Order: sequence, then structure tokens, then C-alpha cells
Amino acid sequence: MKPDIWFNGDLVPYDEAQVHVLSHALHYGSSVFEGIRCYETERGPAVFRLGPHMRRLVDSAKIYRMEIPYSQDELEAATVHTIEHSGLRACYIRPLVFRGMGPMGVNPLQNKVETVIAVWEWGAYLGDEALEHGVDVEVANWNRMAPNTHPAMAKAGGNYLNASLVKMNAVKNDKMEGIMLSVDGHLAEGSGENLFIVHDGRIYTAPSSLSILPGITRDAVITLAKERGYEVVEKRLPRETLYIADELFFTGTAAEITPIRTVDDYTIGEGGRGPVTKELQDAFFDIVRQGEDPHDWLTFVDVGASETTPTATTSS
Ligand code: PPE
Repeated sequence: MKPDIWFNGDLVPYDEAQVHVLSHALHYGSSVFEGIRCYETERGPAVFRLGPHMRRLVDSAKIYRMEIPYSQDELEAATVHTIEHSGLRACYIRPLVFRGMGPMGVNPLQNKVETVIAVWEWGAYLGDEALEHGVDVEVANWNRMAPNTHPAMAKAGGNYLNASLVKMNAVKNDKMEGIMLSVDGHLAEGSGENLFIVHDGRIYTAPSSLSILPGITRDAVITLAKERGYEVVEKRLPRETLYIADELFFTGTAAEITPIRTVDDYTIGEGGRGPVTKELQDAFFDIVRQGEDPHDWLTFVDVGASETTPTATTSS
């Protein structure tokens, strides 16, 4: 059974959630979206950081002057309702806001703003072995966008044209992912993940001013690392920092915390998952497996009781 999709306020059967071929977003990339995970914790299914994800969706829409006809609270409640109705105890959640029908042409202001929340089961993003053994990656030959081209803080559909060039090249080169540099040549992020570097006991990541997506997992990992006494430095770093790193890892909703074992065929550290990466993975997975929530990051959902009143509680 394919789960029903929330489409402009109603849950509709999966096969009926369709759009017209002249929708603005298809022609001009005018969509914004989120990726969120619901985990089956020992205390029941729970969405990880629902509030910040929906805030980012609302912000992405605002940047593109899209008026979403629902409040952030309503979108959070609709997400909880969609999961509860699906019966899935663990899933990936894809809210999407896009410009639909209206006049053809670049000007989107008269086109209908449509809102979707879909859920599906999604396992390890970078392969089943990745979380334990790490992935082989390359430095991409496409850069992240310049800050005065498209806004990187908006998680916009159009941004992923650049990301998909990076990913396709990586796949064709038998790599799992590509790391993009900023326009001035500093380390930025993967096509769908933020990047962390461990060197001499310190943890580094690109500053959010470097046209990266300010990841919600990135933020969680920074918190978890600081709690464990690590210094976390947000800094512009040159490419070669990768090759001499003790450990490298990606973070993202889909990728979670994935170690990187080689870059451009250079072996990183011992060529597997390093101890700092493991410590942070354990901290992260303890939260989403055990459901203990000292940071108020989890929104518990009542799967099994479909058609109940949405029970969203706030999360940060
Ligand atoms: N950078 C990019 C470019 C990115 O797409 C993501 C998420 C991140 C960083 C990490 O952000 P966060 O999820 O808030 O920690 N990428 C999403 C889409 C992946 C896809 O293939 O689609 C995701 O992980 O859900």
C-alpha cells in the first residue's frame, strides 16, 4: 500500500496526487521543499526536529515570495496527521511547496502555490554499509552557487540542478558522492549533505556564509560535539584539508552521519569510520533509537491510531 499524500489540505490516494504539465515549477524550478525523518524509537515513532524543518520550509518560501496558505503550526500538524494516517512507524517525510498553474512565463506571482506532504520508507541514503564502513567520494568539478546567484539558505528545487550534476558525475566515476567547493575554492558541502572534518582533535565545518544549506543535522551534530567537549570551528578551509584530515563525515537528514573513507582516492585516516565520527553517531542514534530527548528534538506521533486528531507538540 502506497501511503496517501497530503495535497492542499486533504489526504488523497497516492495515485491521485498529480499536477498539470504546465505547472510553473516544472518549467522554472520554482519549488521549495524539506526532508525530515520519523524514527521508530523505543518510546514510539517520533519526528526529528519537526519545528526547525518547517521553519526552514516557511523561510525558503518567503525568500521566493511564495505565500503558503498554511501556518507553520498547521504544516506541522498536517505532517503528524499524514504519518499517523500512513501507519508507517519510520519514514522519510517530504513537504513540498511549488508554483502550480497560472500564466506561463518567468513571473510566478500569479501562479497558484500548492502544498504537498508525502511520506515513504527510506533506508540508508548512501548505501547500507555506509554508516559503518564509510563512503568513497570525490571533489566535484561543479562549484556551489555564488551567494549572489541563488539563495543557498532556501532549500529550493532549482538548487538541486547543480546538486544532481555533482551526484551524476560521482556515480559515473564510481563514487558515492561529490564534495563541492565554494566559488572561491573553499570546502562547502556534498550534493545533499553538510561536511565535517576532524583534525588534531578539533572539528571543522564550513560557515553558513559559504553558500551551504544550513543543515538541521549539522546543527544537531555541533550541539552534540560541544556537549562532549569538542571545539567546533566554522571556517573557510582549502581543499587539501580533506586529504590530511584524521576523519571526515557527512551529515544530513537522509545521510544521517556518514563517514567518508576516501576522497579522490586519498585514504582518510585509517580508511574507515574514525573514533570521533563513531562517538557522534552513537550520540545521535541513541536519541533517535531510545527516544530519550534532552534537547526537545522529538515530536512523538501516534501511529496505529489513524484518523485521530493531530498531536503535534513543539520541538526545536
Ligand atoms: N546540504 C544539502 C545541499 C542538502 O540537500 C541537505 C539535505 C543538507 C545539506 C543537510 O541538511 P539537513 O537535512 O537539514 O541536515 N538533503 C536532503 C535531500 C536529499 C535528497 O536526495 O533529496 C535530505 O537529507 O533530506
